[in-house]
Amino acid sequence: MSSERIHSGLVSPEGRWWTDVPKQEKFWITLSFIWCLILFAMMPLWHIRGGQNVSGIRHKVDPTDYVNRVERFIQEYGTGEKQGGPWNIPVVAPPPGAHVYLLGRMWQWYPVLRLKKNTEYILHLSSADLNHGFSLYPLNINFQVIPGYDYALKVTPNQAGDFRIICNEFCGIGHHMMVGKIEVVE
Ligand SMILES: [Cu+2]
Repeated sequence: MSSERIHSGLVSPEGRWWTDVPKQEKFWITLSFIWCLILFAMMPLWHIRGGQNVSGIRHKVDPTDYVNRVERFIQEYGTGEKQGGPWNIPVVAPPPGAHVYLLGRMWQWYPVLRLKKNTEYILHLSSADLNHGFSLYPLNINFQVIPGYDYALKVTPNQAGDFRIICNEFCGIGHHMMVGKIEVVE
């Protein structure tokens, strides 16, 4: 009868896929599973031992409030200097331990920060408009900068010199010009 050939949940279809898993397949499943566990364990390990996957302090913030906070930060600790380039950007030298506010927006990192070596700061990152990517060169430290979220990190610069912040999240026509600066002084 032709009705016997119709597959349903009640009648097992013919074939061999429900037969025992071959040895070879078992071996690869086991190997992949072990590898998954290793990668899973690496996440906390990178956090503890590798200095990566930094845990930050996060809260919601209205983008306008954040922009105002950055302006207040500049008024408080700005050194009045300006850097060249397509925009004039204030330079801010906050005191040790201060809350440092950095804003990402189309298409600049604002302001330029002047920090002291071996001094701890709390660095706040947020965006005024859309997603940007904070990428610190040449160290290659990366964070997502998201409008509406204030992401704060405890940072202690341990090298003096000029560091560039580039945007690694495409944010429009001026994305490639979005270069900021952190100066670390002795
Ligand atoms: Cu950007």
